[in-house]
Amino acid sequence: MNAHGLLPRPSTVRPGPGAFTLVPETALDAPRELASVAAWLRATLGPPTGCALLPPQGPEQGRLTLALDPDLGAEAYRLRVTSSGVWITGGDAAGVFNGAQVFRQLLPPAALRRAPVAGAPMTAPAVEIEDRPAYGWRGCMLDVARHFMPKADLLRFVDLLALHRLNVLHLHLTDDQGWRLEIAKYPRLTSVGGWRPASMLGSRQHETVVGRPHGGFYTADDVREIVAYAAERFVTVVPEIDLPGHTQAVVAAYPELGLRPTEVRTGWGVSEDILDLTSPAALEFCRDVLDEVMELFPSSHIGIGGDECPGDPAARAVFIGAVAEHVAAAGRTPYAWDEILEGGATPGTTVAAWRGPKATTVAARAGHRVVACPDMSVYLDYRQSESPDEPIPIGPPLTLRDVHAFDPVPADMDERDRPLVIGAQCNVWTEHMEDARAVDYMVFPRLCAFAEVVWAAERTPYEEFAGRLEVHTARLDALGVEYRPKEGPKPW
Ligand code: TNX
Repeated sequence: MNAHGLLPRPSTVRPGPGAFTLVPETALDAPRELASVAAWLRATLGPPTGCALLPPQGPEQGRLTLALDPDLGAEAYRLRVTSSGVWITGGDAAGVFNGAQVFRQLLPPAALRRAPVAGAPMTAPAVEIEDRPAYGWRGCMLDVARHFMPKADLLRFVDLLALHRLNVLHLHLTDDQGWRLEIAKYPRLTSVGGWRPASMLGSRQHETVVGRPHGGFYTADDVREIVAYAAERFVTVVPEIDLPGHTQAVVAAYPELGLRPTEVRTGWGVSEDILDLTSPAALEFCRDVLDEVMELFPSSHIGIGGDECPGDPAARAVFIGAVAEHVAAAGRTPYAWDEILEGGATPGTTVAAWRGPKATTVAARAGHRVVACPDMSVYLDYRQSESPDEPIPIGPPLTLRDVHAFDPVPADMDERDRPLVIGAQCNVWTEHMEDARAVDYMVFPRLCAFAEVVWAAERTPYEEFAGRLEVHTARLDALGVEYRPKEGPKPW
């Protein structure tokens, strides 16, 4: 049995006799503390099923029952479907939400649409599921700097993460090619730094010339909305302001903070036009920006970048150290790429280890908590096969099978360091993804394999996963996700 094509795979799935069918009278019973999960479920399942899922009116009415049982633990849940009802019990509200996501997957794919389609009765097979996540940080980094992702698309992306029981959206908000967050104290960051002209000549990684001017940014209210929307889906938005490298757009807006005047970058690669690492004004700027960022984003972790910074390594270490301390002084946890280790990172900094599994080992050895994201395993900007028909053939191929084979904990890691690996994230750098369609193609279905890796403690053979994915792709179809077909690149 393929566990009903559930993805990621729950810890235990025991089939029972019979099935439960949602009908217009089906009720939804939830205690007060779960009102927001109930509202989400009603709003999500109501339209495609034609069931209002109102609170029960009488004892004999068929119903879904949401409940809490703290003994289950954080994010864990038990889901029981019988012919007489559905019970979703979570260790906490996030656990109930996870169970509700799995219940959605037990229904026919049409249950994931936004309006009813003819035919499909809304029946879920009887089953008893007990489930908990392997890791607490199950993330995806999305680069909205190289190509801006409009708010509506970002909200849809949050829904797709939540469907796969991922719980962190790391937003890479700034880079050489664009600044995407409104900062009240520095309006030119978005009025100037948020836009770039129509030249991509000089592109390092491939020869295509992208001829379109590009730009966009999120206002403070957009961010409040995105953060709240994600929180309702138990997804934490972790912002990243990439410092002190990757700051050419800042210098374009405020030349006095840089080494020389410049423009918003129109090529990819690593820029030499960055903040002046010796300038007190540049450091003051970073502190001011992060103060506004921390006001907008309630996440425990605040991304400060730290990657690929040219110039004097000692000056860089001092600068990023001061930035990390500012974040820590505000009671938050600095979150930085593994280059931060080169100067001896501020204790308490969580490290995003991207330069191979070795970076994960080194970061943990130095006593840091680590989010594993080695490029050769989880960089979803790398092409999906050797085929010349892949949209932009950059990077080495990173197949679905490669992602499925990923283990956040490197094989040679010391037993005592393992608890420092708090999870993993896949990274979606968007130099070559101009819009949500292009992101869909690169992210799916590899994100499904990634979700399996960070959720399921017990790994099953690739073929077993692939069988479930086959069922799952019908759900992606219902949602309108333009994943890469397993047969190969789309016939563009
Ligand atoms: C390296 S990974 C970068 C990004 C690029 C990416 C392309 C990291 C921290 N920095 O600036 O977009 O490679 O794969």
